[in-house]
Amino acid sequence: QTQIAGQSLDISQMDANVIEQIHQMGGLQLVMPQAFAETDCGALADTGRNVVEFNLTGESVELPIMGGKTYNAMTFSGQVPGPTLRVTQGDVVQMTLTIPDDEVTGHGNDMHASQMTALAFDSVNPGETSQYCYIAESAGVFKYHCSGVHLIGMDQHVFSGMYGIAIVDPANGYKKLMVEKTSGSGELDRQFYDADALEFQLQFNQLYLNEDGNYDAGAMFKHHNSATVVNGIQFGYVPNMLHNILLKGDANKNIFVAQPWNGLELEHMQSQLMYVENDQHVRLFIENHGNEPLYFHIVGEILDRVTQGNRVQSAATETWLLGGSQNMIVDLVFD
Ligand SMILES: [Cu+2]
Repeated sequence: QTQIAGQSLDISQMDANVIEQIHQMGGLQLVMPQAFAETDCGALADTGRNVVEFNLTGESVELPIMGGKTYNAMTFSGQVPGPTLRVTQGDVVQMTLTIPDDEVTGHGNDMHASQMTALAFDSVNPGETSQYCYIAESAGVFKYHCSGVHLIGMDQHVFSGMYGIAIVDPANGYKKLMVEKTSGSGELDRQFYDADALEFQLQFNQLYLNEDGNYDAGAMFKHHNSATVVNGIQFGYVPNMLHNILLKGDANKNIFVAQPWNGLELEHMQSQLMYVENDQHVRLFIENHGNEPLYFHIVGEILDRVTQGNRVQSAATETWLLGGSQNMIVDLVFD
């Protein structure tokens, strides 16, 4: 009987020089199982399936952070999260990643919707372009993320901003939402809402930064995050000028010092309010990109339906837990 126990490796206590042994073996290479899906774009285009192009660049940029500082971000197409890909189950995705000449490092792209190892695509050097194709076989929400340079530095690239999602809509569409209501007579009323819904996406992650705004791997391994970000934004729920105009009629009312981007000119870096109506079907696409658990709860509400992989996981739950690289679709009606 085997039990797995936590261990730490103290190299100073070892009688063998591990690094020297690795050196004498000619180095180590990370071995990953290979996948056997068709990835040839020509062959997949010939299947008659709908082909959706997904063009990305890999770019390092400086982004603002709390306290009026900036951090060194890595991005897909200059934004965090990267662009959202939306396709229908069965479509062929034609993903092209271009790394500009002046980019400081290569980048990869591991799309979980492809069901293929990141090594099938591997990484792209500055000044180069690479492409691969796959069939989006399963419906649901799927993370994509930079896979570093031949998988090296993957943690740095992802935690620095290189992540996004693919939403694969079910081939037969979404199902209408059923919400049970008590009637007072002891009978339950079933209310049905059309499958069409007002949709939002929420992508969660952590930042692990040192004082200079660079990624800190030591802090990541210790889970000492410097910030939690939702759709790339810290404290997005703290009012900014745009929120104040909409809610208070005055841009300068209700300003919190914690909000680093109050100004209207920074609208593209600010959070936006999510306006929904009572008795309206709302659909949230949610992905946890980070290495902390996400306990998703809406204050004063119940999640009417939680779906993963086009299968209903729960109805009328207060909170749903997402581990790292896990997703869900929440359908709910605010009432
Ligand atoms: Cu990268």
